Amino acid sequence: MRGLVIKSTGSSYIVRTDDGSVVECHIKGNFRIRGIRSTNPVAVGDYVNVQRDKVQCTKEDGNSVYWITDVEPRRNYIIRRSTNLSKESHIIAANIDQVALIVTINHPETSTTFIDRFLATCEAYRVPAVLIFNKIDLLSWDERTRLEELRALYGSIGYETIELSAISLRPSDILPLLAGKTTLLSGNSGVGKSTLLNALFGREMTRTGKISDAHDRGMHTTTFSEMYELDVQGDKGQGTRDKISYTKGWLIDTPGIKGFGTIDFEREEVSHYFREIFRTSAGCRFSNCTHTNEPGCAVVEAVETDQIALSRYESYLSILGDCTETKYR
Ligand SMILES: Nc1nc2c(ncn2[C@@H]2O[C@H](COP(=O)(O)OP(=O)(O)OP(=O)(O)O)[C@@H](O)[C@H]2O)c(=O)[nH]1
Ligand SMILES: [Mg+2]
Ligand SMILES: [Zn+2]
Repeated sequence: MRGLVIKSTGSSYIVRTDDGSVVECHIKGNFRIRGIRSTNPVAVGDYVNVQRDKVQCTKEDGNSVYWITDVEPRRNYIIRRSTNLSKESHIIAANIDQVALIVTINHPETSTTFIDRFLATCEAYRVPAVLIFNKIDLLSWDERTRLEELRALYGSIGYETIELSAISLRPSDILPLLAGKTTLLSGNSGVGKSTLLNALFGREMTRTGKISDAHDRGMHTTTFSEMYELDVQGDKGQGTRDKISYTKGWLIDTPGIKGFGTIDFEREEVSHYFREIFRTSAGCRFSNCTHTNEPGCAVVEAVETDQIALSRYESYLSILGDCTETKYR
């Protein structure tokens, strides 16, 4: 029987089968997928084949025992290393149409390194990414300026950005973005992924947590990835102009992540995942320029003349550093 993995708990998977039932499934210890080494061979968003155990038909709770026997080839996936130098990799989700990276200027502060590493991975795995700046209700004057700078920066590179406040969300601000798509919500802990999800559904689908007073960080409230089917009746908050309509799609809420270790990048290809660096590199003297200390490097020149943001260049160098560490150690 075919089904869609809608939740992974580490030890088991919740699968919605094509006939509409929802079953808990396990995988056998020796289950592997060719070509990908990851801590989780099956991820949320995967289409799988499940089989009921013929011998051990029912568990103590009366439910059947199901095994995942096969995973269908993935259209795409997003993968990260748990820490920058760790060898373990983790597939965050599979078969997605876009990533909405939720970022906050403050409470907690999302670093540009984190944003850029995430975006580079999206480029490498060819998944469109949108930046959602959340918690705009909390911004001081200076922070508002920072928000505008960052939106201008990422907008100029070619990324769509939106700003909102999940605690007073107008669904119309974001529903057009989500319609008909499977969207992965990701970002640091505490940026408001689950709050946004709940606001969109108009009820508490999943738990949210406080920001710690001591560290101004999230407390890792969401512990497992889960996929939710969106079926929202159109926006009524905008006066009478708006017609009632339905927005369908899927949203994947994920546990907040700290660092974002990129994976499997060759040194030469890192610049391909920074759109503006890649565009500019056409002007470098050497075709295999790494944009570090080669003469005639158009990228370094663009950084010096503020055509390329220093923060982006530093993120580029940090990923290049990872490649060196893992490949040439
Ligand atoms: N002021 C304000 N608070 C917000 C907003 N969005 C979320 N929060 C608060 O931020 C805290 C963390 O929100 P969560 O939705 O749990 O964050 P998360 O990204 O799901 O965090 P993890 O599950 O730990 O990854 C909660 O106290 C929310 O109420 C917002 O737009 N404005
Ligand atoms: Mg959460
Ligand atoms: Zn160069």
